[in-house]
Amino acid sequence: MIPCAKFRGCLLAALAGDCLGAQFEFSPRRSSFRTVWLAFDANMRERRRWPLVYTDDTALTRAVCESLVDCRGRVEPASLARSLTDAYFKATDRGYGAAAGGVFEDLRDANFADPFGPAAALFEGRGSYGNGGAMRAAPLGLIGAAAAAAPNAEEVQLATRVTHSNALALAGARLMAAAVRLALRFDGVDVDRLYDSLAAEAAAADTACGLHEGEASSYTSSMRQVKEFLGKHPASSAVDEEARAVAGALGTEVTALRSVPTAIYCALRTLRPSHRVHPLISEWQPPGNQNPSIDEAVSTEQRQQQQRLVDCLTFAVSLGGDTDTIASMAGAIVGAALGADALPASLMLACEASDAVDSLATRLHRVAYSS
Ligand code: F2R
Ligand code: MG
Ligand code: MG
Ligand code: MG
Repeated sequence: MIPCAKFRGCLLAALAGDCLGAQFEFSPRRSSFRTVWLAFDANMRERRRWPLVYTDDTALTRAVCESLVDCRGRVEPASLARSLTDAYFKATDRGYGAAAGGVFEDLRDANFADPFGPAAALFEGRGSYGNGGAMRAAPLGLIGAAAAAAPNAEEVQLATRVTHSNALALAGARLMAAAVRLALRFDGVDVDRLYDSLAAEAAAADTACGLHEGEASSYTSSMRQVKEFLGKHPASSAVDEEARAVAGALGTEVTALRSVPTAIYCALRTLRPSHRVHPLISEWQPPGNQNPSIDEAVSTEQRQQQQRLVDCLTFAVSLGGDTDTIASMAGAIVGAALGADALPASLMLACEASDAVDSLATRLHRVAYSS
C-alpha cells in the first residue's frame, strides 16, 4: 500500500507550488533564483495564517478530488463537470484561463447533460491545448497508483475532455498523471529508471492522442530534451543560466506541451540523489525555529527533504512564465515521491486552505484503498 503521507505530500506540495508561484505568474521579467527565494522566505516568515491565496490550479484539483471521493475513485464525467463548475462559480476570480469560464457557463446552462460538448466546441472545434487539464491531473495519478479498478490512462483522458479536448492537452494530462503515479513508487535512488518510465509514458500518450514522434509537437521529443538537461549537472552558481536555458528549450507557456515536460524536468532534477540544493536554501533556518507557535523541530533527514522540495519550487518559479502551474505540477511529483514530511510547517501556515487540502488527501487515500 502507498502510504497516506505520499498522497498528502503530493497534494500539499501542489498547493504550495500554486500559492508561491502565483505571485510571479507571467511577470514581465523572469526573476532570479535569489529573488524568488527571498520572496518565499518572506512569505514563510509572515507567521500568520494564509497570506498566500491559491488559484485555479488548486481550486480545480480540489474539485477533481471531491468528485473522485464521491464516485468511489472512478471518473464520472457528469459528476466531475458539476464539481469543476461548482468550484469555478464559488470564486471566478482565481486566475482562470480565458476559455475556461465559458465552458463552465455552458455546462451549467445545459445542466451537465453533455459533459464534453462545451469543451469540444472551443477554438472552432479544435479544443483547448492549454495546461488546465494537466494542472489538475495529480489526483488521477494518486488514485491510479492504488486499486486495480482505479482510473487508467483512458479515464484520465475522459477527465480532461470535460474542459480540454485537444490532443496536446489530453496527452499532457496523461503524462502528468503518470508522473505522479510513478513518483509514488520512486525508490529515492534510480532517477534514470523513473525517467525511462516517463519517456515510455510520453510515447504511449503521443501515440494514443495521435501526436507523432519526430514532430516538434510531441511529448516524446520534449522528454528527450529533459534527458539532455538531466545529463548536464550545472553548478549552483549557474542556476540562473540553467533556468534560462530550460525555459527557452522546454517552455514556460500556458500550453500543456510547453509546461508539463518543464515541470517533469524540475522534479527529476531535484530527485537525483546527486542534486545539491542551492546554498541559499541549505543554509536556511525555517522561521518556526524562532517561533514557538510553529513546531518545526524536525530530524536532519526531514530538514533535507524540506530543503529539496523548497529548492524545486524555487527553481520552477525562477523559470518565469506560467510559474504557479509549473511549480504546482513539479511540486505534485516531488511531493508524491518524498511525502508530507517534506512540507515545512511555516509553508503550510502560509498557504490558503492547507488543512482542507490535507484532509482531502486523506479522504482520497481512504477511497483508493477501500475497494
Ligand atoms: N490564465 C492564467 N493566467 C493568465 C494570466 C494571469 C496573470 N496573473 C495576469 O492576469 O497577469 N492562469 C491559469 O490558466 C492556465 C490554465 O489555462 P486553461 O485552463 O488551459 O485555459 P484555456 O483558456 O483553455 O487555455 C489557455 C490559453 O491557451 C490558448 N489556447 C488554448 N488552446 C488553443 C487553441 N486550440 N488555439 C489557440 N489558442 C489556444 C488560449 O490563449 C487560451 O486562453 C494556468 O496557467 C492557470 O494558472
Ligand atoms: Mg498512512
Ligand atoms: Mg493558476
Ligand atoms: Mg498558471
